[in-house]
Amino acid sequence: MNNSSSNRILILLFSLLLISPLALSWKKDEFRNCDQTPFCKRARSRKPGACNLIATGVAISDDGDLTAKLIPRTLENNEAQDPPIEKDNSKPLLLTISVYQDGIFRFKIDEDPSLNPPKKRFEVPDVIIDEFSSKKLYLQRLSEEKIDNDSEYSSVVYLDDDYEGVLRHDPFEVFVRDRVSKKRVLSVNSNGLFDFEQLREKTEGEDWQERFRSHTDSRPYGPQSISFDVSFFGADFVSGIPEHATSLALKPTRGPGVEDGFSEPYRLFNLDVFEYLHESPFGLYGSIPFMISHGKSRGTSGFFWLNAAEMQIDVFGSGWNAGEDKIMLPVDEHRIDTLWMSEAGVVDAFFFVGPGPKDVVKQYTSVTGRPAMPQLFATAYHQCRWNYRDEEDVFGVDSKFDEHDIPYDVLWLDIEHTDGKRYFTWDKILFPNPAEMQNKLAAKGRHMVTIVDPHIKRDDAYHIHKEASDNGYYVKEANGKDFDGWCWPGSSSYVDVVNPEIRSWWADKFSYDQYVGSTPSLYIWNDMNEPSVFNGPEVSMPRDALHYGNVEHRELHNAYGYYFHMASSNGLLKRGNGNDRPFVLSRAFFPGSQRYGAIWTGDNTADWDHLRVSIPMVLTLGLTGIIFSGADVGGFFGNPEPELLVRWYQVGAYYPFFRAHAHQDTKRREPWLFGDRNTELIREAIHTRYMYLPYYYTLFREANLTGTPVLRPLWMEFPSDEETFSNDEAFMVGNSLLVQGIYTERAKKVSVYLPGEESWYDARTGTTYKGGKRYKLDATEESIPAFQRAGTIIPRKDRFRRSSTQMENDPYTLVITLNSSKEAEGELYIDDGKSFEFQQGAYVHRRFTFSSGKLTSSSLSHSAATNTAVKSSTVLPGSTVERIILLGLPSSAKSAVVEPGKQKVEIELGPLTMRRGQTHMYPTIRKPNVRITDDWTIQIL
Ligand code: NBV
Repeated sequence: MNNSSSNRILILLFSLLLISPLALSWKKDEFRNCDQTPFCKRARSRKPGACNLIATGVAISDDGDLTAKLIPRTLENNEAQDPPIEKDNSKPLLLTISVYQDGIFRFKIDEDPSLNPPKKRFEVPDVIIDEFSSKKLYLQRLSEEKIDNDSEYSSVVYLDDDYEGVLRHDPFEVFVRDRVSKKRVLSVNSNGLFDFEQLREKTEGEDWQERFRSHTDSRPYGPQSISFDVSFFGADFVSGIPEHATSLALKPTRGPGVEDGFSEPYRLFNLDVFEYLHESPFGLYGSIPFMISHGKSRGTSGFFWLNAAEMQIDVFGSGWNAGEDKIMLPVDEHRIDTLWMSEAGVVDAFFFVGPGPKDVVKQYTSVTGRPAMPQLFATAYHQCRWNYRDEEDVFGVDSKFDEHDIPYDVLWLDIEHTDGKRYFTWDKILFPNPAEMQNKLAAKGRHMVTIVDPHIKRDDAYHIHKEASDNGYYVKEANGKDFDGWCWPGSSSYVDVVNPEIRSWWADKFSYDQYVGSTPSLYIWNDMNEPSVFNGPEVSMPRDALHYGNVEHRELHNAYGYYFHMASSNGLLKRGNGNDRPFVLSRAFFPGSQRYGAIWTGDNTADWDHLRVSIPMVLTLGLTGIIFSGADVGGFFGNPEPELLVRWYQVGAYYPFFRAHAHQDTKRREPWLFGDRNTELIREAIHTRYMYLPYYYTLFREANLTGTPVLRPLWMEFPSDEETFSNDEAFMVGNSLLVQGIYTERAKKVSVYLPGEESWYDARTGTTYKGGKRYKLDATEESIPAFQRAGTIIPRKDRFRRSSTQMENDPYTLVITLNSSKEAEGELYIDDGKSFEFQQGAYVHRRFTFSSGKLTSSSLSHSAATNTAVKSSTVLPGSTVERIILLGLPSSAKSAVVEPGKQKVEIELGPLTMRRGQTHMYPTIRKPNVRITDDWTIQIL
């Protein structure tokens, strides 16, 4: 049998395995649990107070940092060792504390390089943005103080006017506290669980290898894990640390109140998990070691540990430490304790003091970067399937959208479009004219996306493989040979994108002359970049594989997909000469991924539970910087009943990233395949998204400037309303729209909680509801409940076209919902939707306010010049306002005057949306004849 036919048989076997009914469930045994992961087991078995380190030699360095050495207490005092010093962990560790503007406190702990450790431990580069270092405050002095009746002094540093940082010397503890009340906000090692396994020489007879199933990890550097406890004070719940399919408020994994299935720590280890469960602490495709806590009494705070090795995180239920005698803080203090454990790396950690939810995401994204501003088309609807078979299929689907009057912006091609899973190539029979195909779609303002995965087919006739192997661009096995694993193309190697030179080479592959058949309307999808290796340990790469700089895969596993995403995004940037915003969807992610594109939640299942969990998953991603995300609409595995599919469209239309996708073995499920009524319902859901595109785009810009997510938990807008804390079935789109999903079959009623003191207006009917109450509403087939908050103004575009591109010059509708003081405000951001010229000021940012019966449109741009830049360009030649709908305006109002021009306009009664069958009518100003880019006022008479 020749090589290629044996490959084919193996691929067939793999595929059969993947699709057989037996395989249709999560294979728990393929993955390690904490007990099978020695570093996790060791860390979890430590007792509170086990850490015997103290801080000595505290000083301010020339760099303006606080530095200290951490040494075992017994070394200093020469006492009996209790608990005993672990093997060779007697060498001092170096602690560095730095303070940055805007309430950011950073501490690093590493081995002392002057003591010649066997190897330099890995610190993740390329995540912290350059601008962050310019925010550093240079510490000049430090005060000393006795803490909690200590006999020794501790060191206190300035953080900002409201908070200060404290290094407690003995016992060693680092915390941030309120300057006035002296209450702790965030702390590390308050429970004495800190442990740092220092690198050392192997002793005679010691076996460092670890075995899991048929795999052996050689572990040439031995134990090197780090673990410590972090406490969040005044917290009612903690959230964050994606990616897990679970609730937004994280459930405890230790102590009292641990639910069934939650006794494992939350795992952060990027994995390709087949048929993942909808409710589990198990780690999925991406990892962000950033946790947010929130509580009514203290507000919000955040903790981030920049470390790319496998991490496991326990959330302790309150009372977990009852009966422990060595704890340093009172058991009943209102706080949440957590335990963080990592296999390797260093401590490079950040405290964010908030105090509001938006402050914390701002602080976190000032370290890891603000989310990229997407192109407008990318915020619209995407149609995907594994696979659109050939060009005819593509054209057929494309024209059916037009026939059924359903807009869409992007058609996607999965792995089967390639020549034998060789990325950057086309199957010549199925896709003989790829450029022509893209151009045809582009003529309707539509785009295409093709998949590019990191596994490269080991085939000498494939130019990418040839270049990569000739240049030594692959990740290596521990023995120095190219790593060779199984993936879609059969025997494959993986580009070592950790190396900047290799990333640059990879980026060049996206140029039009190298990616033959690609055109400017083609964008990219990165899958399998955890990386997924079918025959590797836990379906991934061996931990002892080697990357650039002799870094072991274990040290950077969680960042591999991030680097691949970065390289692909940079490729599109290069291709467009730096002036076409890239669009790259990635499955794996890490802190900073928000700078490179969108993320989706991977291979979910077509069932109601997966629809439900998609909301906490997307909300969690948003809280941790990844504001552009969504789940496969319809569910990837399985065939959704039409009702589920419709409900999924209704929820998915609000995901920041809105894409339908399905496994190749599922039945076709394009929107027109389930009868007229269902087509109509899906059309309506997609139309809703297109109608709100101006609002979404404005929110993407807000995220780009501040890190505030597009989709927000209710508590982000109503932080002191406890009723919102455990609500992750409803969500806010920006600050103005509240949406409640329907997650059950044949629902007759739906329960909705509307927070705050102001009222809410049903976004379809205009019916008002008082805030601060829960309602049981009739569940309608047409839509899921959505409400516009009183006091807001939402910009819309109500005319339906084939794609967002074709709506560019369409007029706007402003929907104004007046609050109890008869006031409202809102914003609209516009740019060319495509280039980076907005960074040079080519944008329009308007602010609308309604007060004392007058609507005012003014510029939010920083300088008049910015406005002129856009006005004088051809970007927005004819955009006007075509309708202003005023909900909450007394019916006595009959006319208004527009300035400048003193033009009198009538106030008529009109429908709230363009949907058929609207019976409720509301005060509407039709054709006020004002341009969206101008300053104007409209006074109600
Ligand atoms: O490329 C095929 C699929 C893709 O459709 C899906 O979205 C990815 O998450 N891919 C995974 C590989 C195979 C999954 C069984």
